[in-house]
Amino acid sequence: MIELHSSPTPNGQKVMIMLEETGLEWRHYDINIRLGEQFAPEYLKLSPNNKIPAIVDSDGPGGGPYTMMESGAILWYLGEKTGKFIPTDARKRYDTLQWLIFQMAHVGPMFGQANHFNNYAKEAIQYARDRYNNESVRLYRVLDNRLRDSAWLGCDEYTVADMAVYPWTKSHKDRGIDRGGYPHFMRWFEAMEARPAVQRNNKMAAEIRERMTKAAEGRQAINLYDTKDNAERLARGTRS
Ligand SMILES: N[C@@H](CCC(=O)N[C@@H](CS)C(=O)NCC(=O)O)C(=O)O
Repeated sequence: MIELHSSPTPNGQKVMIMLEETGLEWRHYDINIRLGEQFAPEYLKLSPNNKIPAIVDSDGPGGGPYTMMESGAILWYLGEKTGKFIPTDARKRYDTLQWLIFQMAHVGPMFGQANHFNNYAKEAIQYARDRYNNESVRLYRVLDNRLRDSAWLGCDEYTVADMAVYPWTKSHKDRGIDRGGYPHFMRWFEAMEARPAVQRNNKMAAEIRERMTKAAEGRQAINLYDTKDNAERLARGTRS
């Protein structure tokens, strides 16, 4: 049984897709990051960097529970555990690892910064907006180029790299990414959305979001973007 302690953001959804694709038995434990639940001492034991997602596998390596943070590592772990969605051929496996790390190092952080400076920063800083918006569009070009040469992102098989990138690209239309300029990306995106596991993820993500919004009614939200406050919350949550 896999416990997924998370929220249905792109980083949470990539693990949900993998769990659905592999058919592992799993359960979602809601962690509302807007309420600061990632700073609770019990959660920090699972995820020392106070981020979602984290998992607990009741049947970890060598037997007994095993806890993990970092969505890319979790995808790789679940792939190795089940023998699914990580190619056995060495070249394809390393290609897949490259594109998984590309998502973790570029797509996630850059799209995240663009979202922050476009929608949440205290001041409208044009330099920062341009920097991260231009970088995000450049990354769509990298994806389109890769998908011109390869059926799937990692290799010619559907892998964890595809699952990692897909949730981050759901809002591509807002960036003007379409079939005209990015035909290979769009072909891939449509293939992703045709997968039953991805469709189940999208439905579940909406349901979990609604459940979490209801549970948060009348409760005080934290300022997720106040980094000083975050550091203090982490210190309080980990005080021995
Ligand atoms: N590299 C991490 C990033 C995780 C991450 O940034 N999670 C965000 C939500 S998508 C979070 O938990 N934010 C809460 C916080 O910063 O306090 C991963 O891929 O697991």
